[in-house]
Amino acid sequence: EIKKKNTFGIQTLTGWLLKQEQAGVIDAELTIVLSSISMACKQIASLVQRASISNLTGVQGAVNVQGRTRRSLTSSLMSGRTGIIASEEEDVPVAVEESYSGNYIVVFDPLDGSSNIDAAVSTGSIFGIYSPNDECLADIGDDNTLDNAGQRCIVNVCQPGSNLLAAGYCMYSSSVIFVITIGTGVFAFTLDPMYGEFVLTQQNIQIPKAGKIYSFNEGNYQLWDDKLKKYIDDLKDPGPSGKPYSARYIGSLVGDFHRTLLYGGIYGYPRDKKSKNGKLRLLYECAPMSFIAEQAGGKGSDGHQRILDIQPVEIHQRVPLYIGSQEEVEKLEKYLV
Ligand code: AHM
Ligand code: MG
Repeated sequence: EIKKKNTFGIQTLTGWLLKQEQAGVIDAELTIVLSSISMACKQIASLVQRASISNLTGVQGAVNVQGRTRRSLTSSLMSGRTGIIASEEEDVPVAVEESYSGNYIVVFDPLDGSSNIDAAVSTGSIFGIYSPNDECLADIGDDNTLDNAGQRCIVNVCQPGSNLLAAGYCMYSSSVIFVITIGTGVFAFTLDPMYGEFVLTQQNIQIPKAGKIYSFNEGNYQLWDDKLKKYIDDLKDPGPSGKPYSARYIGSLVGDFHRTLLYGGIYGYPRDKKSKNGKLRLLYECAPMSFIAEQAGGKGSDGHQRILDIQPVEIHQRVPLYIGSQEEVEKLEKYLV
């Protein structure tokens, strides 16, 4: 009998995507979009890795890494089959030319946490994929505008995160890790630098139900409201066990989220006196991450409601984000009532 599994038990991302397509979980077009994104992430990984060397030779500065990552992701998506691309780096969503256009809407943050780059600390790319929505498409007529390059732009990404078909991120760290969900659990692939392929390293990741790690920028403490201050104060109380929570904060959502996914705990970016809705963007950051968190058995909340239920009213909308282990997010929500 011929064994179906290959000898080394190695599953590449490409192989995994094809398997999902064969099983009917995703269609051929979505397979192409996802594989284009993973290709772009490989390019970004090499840009990020060489950032300070490029700086040295003066050919392109680290400041350019941001622009180049955006171009990598955008051009990969265009040669894939993506109808509309909305990115943290664009003022308005860009409609890909008719001849390239496919059926999907991709939202992405090409290089999140880019302030970490000069110190070679973790960064990441985040993406989410929607189907076009009839109601949103009805807006096209009114909201057609031209961007600086004269491209046709459409303000039509108006769907809540609960409509996401797929979401994921790529973390550029000591390893390059690609995490994805297509609504059937969360899978992680590690870039094998020897073969240049993403290899399946974790299947059906489940975030621990609780975890004693909190990840907030406490420098903003004085700007927070009293309920949140009380929550944070209580986490630091050693209590009968004698062990308070541990603080961990990279300042890179992808890195802080990835640790939370694996070790449990909570990541938060609250609203404060200066930023009414916090800092993070609903479309490119909070919704995709919340979809992944839920697929791993965790939660994503704005402190009062599920992030995935929030109906976006504008492309660059910000919302407070609390995300991670189910019990930790629920505990925080109780303080904010
Ligand atoms: P960016 O999109 O400008 O990179 O900002 C997003 C980043 C997140 O990765 C991170 O969680 C947060 O900003 C950190 O912000 P702060 O420096 O205010 O703590
Ligand atoms: Mg960002």
